Amino acid sequence: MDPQQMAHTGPRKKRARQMGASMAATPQDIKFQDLVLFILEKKMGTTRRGFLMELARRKGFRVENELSDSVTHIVAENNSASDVLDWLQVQKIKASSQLELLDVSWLIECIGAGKPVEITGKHQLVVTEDYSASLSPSPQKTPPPAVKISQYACQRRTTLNNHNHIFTDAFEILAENCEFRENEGSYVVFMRAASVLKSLPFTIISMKDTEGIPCLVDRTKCVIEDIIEDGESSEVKAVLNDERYKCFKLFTSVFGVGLKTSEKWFRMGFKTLSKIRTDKTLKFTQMQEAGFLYYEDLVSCVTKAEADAVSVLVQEAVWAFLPNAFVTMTGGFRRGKKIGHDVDFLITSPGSTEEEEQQLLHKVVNLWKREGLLLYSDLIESTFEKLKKPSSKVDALDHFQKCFLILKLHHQKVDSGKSSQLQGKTWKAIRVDLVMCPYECHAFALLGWTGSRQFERDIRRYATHERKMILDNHALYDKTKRVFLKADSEEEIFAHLGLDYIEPWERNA
Ligand code: DCT
Ligand code: MG
Repeated sequence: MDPQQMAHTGPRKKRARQMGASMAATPQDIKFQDLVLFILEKKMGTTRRGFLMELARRKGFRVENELSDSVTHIVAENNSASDVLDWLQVQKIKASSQLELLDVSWLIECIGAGKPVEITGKHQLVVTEDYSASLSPSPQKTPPPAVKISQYACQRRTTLNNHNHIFTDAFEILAENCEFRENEGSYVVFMRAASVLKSLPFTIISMKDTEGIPCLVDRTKCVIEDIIEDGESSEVKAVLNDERYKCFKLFTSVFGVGLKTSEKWFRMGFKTLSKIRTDKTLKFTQMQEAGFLYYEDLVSCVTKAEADAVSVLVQEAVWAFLPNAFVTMTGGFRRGKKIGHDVDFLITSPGSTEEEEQQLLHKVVNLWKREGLLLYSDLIESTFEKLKKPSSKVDALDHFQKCFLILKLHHQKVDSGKSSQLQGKTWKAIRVDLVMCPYECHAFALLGWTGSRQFERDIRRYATHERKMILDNHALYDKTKRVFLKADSEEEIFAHLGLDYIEPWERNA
């Protein structure tokens, strides 16, 4: 076990608070100019106040450190309006009739919604006649998890509306670091934590909010606690500063470079891509050569508009040879993402012969070569054997014929030809994956290639542990009945598994 891992598992040491710097100084983009918020520290405490201020600022709210006449909304916790008015009097601030006195529940809802929510009676602090009543705490309105949250992502609806970015970003960095260190167990722990938080309809504000949420072990709870208390996780900070992490992150950003190559370059002491690129002793694969050649284009993500333009190219090319084929955009774009690192397509053609099926991708690639659109291609023939029992390996790649490509996408002609022509380059290199599957498996292939990775991992785990079935990209096998369960649509696969149907845009686990 390396020192880093020991730090993970060792007893948690309390550190001095490091809040100030990240909280107050950073100028954040203010989205809601008409609102000027002030959060009352009294009865709330410095730490929680700082945390809420940071969260609200991240969502584009203007939150003042000090109370002034420009403040329009005062947010308080466990205070009655009379308490707040008394306090204002001591501060020598006269409360105007426009000044809103609000319970913290309003702010928490705003943070969750990412915008100001309508103020209703339940949010407004009321002046109580009986002062003693004001001493009883106002109800904490953080929505409690009403229904039991499943440990499986395939039993949760996870849209792109993530209320817990601050935590899930941290977990994804920690998971990536484990991936770089080939520590599969810890990788899964962090990815499961990120995944479950992405499905929550509210933002976690205090440790109490984590009660009843599955997939959070002590190690991940510590990270959450750190972020709540200090605004950041020391563990994440250490990873971001770690040489190995930084190098692996950089090296694996090159198409064709995986963990093995990164490890080699790291051991050789390389720190930058320019040094690697120009080194005379290194040998690169064709994939890596292409990765370096189109590096800038490939690291700048693919937009939905570009993905749609690629989709037209793919459909035109496929239909030129097999007019009956179905072409479906899969991966992140099918889940509603607005950007991606590549564009994935599943192609299937009912009624075609095996020969026609096998030839299609070759023909498509040759067409693009003739048209000058092909920058790189790697065609992998199918290794599909009929009647083979599905693989029980969770992340096993499928046996379909597939093609990993880099295509030249010409910029769309813009009115009067201004923007795109500016730098002389009229195209962008785009990573495209094409998968060809036999029509009988298309529902399974579609489910498998839509992702997310965590969703796929969990639906297979669910099939194995809860249903004694084996699911992969080709088929669903019932081990008890010893039969393959046929399906023509994703809905049928969910039904076989006894799961409620989860739409593609709800699979962003
Ligand atoms: N997939 C999987 N397991 C893997 C790799 C991929 O289940 N080890 C599935 C899930 C998504 C799909 O294949 C496409 O993979 P990517 O393109 O890598 O993922 P993506 O969700 O499309 O993400 P991105 O936006 O980065 O392309
Ligand atoms: Mg993709």
